[in-house]
Amino acid sequence: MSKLFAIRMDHLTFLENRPIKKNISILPIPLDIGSENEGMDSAPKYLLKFGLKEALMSAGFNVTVLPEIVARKKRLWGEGKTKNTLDAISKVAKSTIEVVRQEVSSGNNVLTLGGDHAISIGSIAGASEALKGNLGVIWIDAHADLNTLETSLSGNVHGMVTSTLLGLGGESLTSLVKTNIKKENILYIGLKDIDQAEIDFIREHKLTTVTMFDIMVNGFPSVIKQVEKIQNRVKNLWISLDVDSIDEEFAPASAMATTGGLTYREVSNLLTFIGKTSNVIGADIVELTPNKDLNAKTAKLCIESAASMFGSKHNWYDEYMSAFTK
Ligand SMILES: [Mn+2]
Repeated sequence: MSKLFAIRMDHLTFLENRPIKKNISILPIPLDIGSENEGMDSAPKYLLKFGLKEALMSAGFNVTVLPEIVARKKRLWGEGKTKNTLDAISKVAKSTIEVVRQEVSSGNNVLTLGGDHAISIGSIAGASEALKGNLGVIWIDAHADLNTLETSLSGNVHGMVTSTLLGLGGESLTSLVKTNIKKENILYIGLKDIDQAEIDFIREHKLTTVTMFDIMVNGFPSVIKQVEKIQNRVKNLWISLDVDSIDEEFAPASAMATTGGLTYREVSNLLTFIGKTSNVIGADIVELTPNKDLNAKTAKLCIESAASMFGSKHNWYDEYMSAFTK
């Protein structure tokens, strides 16, 4: 049990939405060329339209929406595609690093909105730089995103993000990350669809993983145990939430939506636990694909998740009750 957890709470704390003094800077990053799936570039606007800022404010945070990172939107094809894509993604990563480093250095928390998962190269590298490496990463994803330019079958950069952050893989990407994330400071939760090269990589580098199978066999306590281990090693945490970690029944608007992922109950309690017991310095919400959403179901889940990740709460019940308190 982590210290924080032992000192200040019983489990009812998880149901409270006490105002927390936190400044959250929302950083929209409409990048979608790290993936072959289209439509993720509209996700930041989509979440803001559905009230992300207002929800975070009513959860008690001070919220600023930063100007969006300029990302090349046009698809890159033909000869030189890989190089041009890498150049464009590097550019996005560099500007993201700059913004996130400054925000974190001045004591703000950052919520980045993808875009595809390639945005996390910049967000996490920027935070790690600002915190001089005292940063753990909780990577909630159906995929490990651990390929490198050498091992990737698809060539898509959104599948190479964690290897890049660890400083492993081709120089064109790893050179962007000045302060690598240490291998023991990354925790995967929700893995289920991964390549053999990634499995080999995980074994070789002894990365910590909680797969969907682990969750089924060992249940929630095993997840909590791993989160507490990382809390004890580092002062600050970054949550990288890929919406494809959540079952398509609850999050249909994901580029790679599938069955067999985390349920609503699992993901909401997991994020609440992390948010309430850790110093979450920043988070990414990625791979959201608005044109696949059904009745804004995924948008609502992402907005609720954002409030939970930073240690407060804002769900349908709070909205319902707010009508009586106004
Ligand atoms: Mn991912």
